[in-house]
Amino acid sequence: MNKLLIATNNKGKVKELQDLLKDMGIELVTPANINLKLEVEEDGATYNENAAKKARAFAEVSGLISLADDSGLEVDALDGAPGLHSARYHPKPGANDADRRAYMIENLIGKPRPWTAHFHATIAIAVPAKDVHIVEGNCYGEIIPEERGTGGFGYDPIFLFPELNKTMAELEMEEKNRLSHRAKAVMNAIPILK
Ligand code: ITT
Repeated sequence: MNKLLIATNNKGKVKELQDLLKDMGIELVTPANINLKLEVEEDGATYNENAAKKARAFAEVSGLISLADDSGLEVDALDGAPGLHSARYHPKPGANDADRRAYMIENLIGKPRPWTAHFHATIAIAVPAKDVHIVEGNCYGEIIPEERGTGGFGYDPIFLFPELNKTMAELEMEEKNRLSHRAKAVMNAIPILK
């Protein structure tokens, strides 16, 4: 069976991608499965550059077809921040997801609501010593000032789908994996993977 390396160090992404790709008929491998510890510097100017860089680096080191995700949350009232910098959006080094959510709300307090926002995901699939394929997905909602739900990761507890009156963290993984930016990008990746 063909193998695909899920080229991310983010455990939340690993779980979602494993679920999204489970019916593809390919063996999914994580960096932990092959004892691979690789940190790629995300110094690109775009999600696409960073995703391609991560996928290429993992493919080169592992020799496996590698799928990387570069994603972020863009908040309109923050002029699109934190965007590309979502994983590092905090003045203090060593901050965690909860610190970043609190920091985002601090920066939004006083600005008129709704705090509309969208998640973006770029997925890059790299074939060792060959090409890289890029696909994208977005999902739209708003940031709320209180946390709701315990599922998912990152900004999920403060990202509301107004039409469902549920945050991303209040969704079952199966629901998040129908609606999310990552799910949409994976849908676009399926023909390429096939
Ligand atoms: P890898 O680079 O190893 O994949 P990372 O967490 O550093 O892991 P990114 O650079 O793509 O990944 O950062 C994306 C950040 O955007 C992530 O750390 C979250 O803070 C946020 N994010 C992305 N997708 C999300 C989602 O589905 N739910 C909540 N937050 C998300």
